[in-house]
Amino acid sequence: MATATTSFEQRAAAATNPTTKHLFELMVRKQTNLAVAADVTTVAELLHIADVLGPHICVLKTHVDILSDFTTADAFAAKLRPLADKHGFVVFEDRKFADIGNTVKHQYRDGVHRIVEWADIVDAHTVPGPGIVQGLKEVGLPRGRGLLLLAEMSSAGSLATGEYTRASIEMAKQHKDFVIGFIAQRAPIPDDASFITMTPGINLTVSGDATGQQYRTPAQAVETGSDVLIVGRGVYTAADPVASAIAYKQAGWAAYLARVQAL
Ligand code: 5BU
Repeated sequence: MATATTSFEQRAAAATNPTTKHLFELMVRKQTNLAVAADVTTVAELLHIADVLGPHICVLKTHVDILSDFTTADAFAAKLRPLADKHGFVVFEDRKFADIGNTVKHQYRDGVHRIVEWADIVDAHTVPGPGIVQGLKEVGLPRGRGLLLLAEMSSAGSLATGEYTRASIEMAKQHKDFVIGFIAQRAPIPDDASFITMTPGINLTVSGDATGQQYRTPAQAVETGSDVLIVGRGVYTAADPVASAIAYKQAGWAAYLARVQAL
């Protein structure tokens, strides 16, 4: 099954990881491939975004370590998980783990954030080698969680290219039970539709920011094999975030339909 030619319905039916299956199913039901990056710094703002944009998104992407008033994982989960259930989205903590397996196990399970308790999906750099996947898998697989590997980044001058990207792909193939896909600018394994490609660096109106971010449009990203489009400031700093989320959702879904139907 190729990513470009296979519908999300077909990919849901074929999925073996429960998070992958759940995600593809809700994308089809809600007709959205939009992930919102809720890069706000208070829990109240994050929960507000989750509630008002929830109907339009398939993924809520968090950076829990920028929340100034985070108290406990239990309190956070008790507020966030009901919103994920009510609206039907998965929670992706963009933690970008990057250490040896033993350390990332603790960073995923312990500490103040106890990420595995409330995040369906996390991501990891591949720079430490496969031990990082092994460590995260010990914690996340028994809970039915999923991991994305960073095959590419959206920022200018990123070192995740060429051989690094190829090695990241091999690492994913070795752990298909837990690695559900990639953060990348294009589908890293275009002939394997079981992997999800999520793409940050998406904006309809601007081409970059002052610190190296580079943007493409939803259509450009979907054409190169992206499944889930991650939009931050394009939505949450808009004058009307709901209207903006709807615009990104519609642009992304139209591009997806064009991709599937064109082939
Ligand atoms: P923006 O406001 O749409 O630029 O936010 C993009 C989000 O995606 C932000 O949370 C980043 O941390 C995240 N991101 C990214 O921009 N580029 C990458 O390569 C990766 C994550 Br990986």
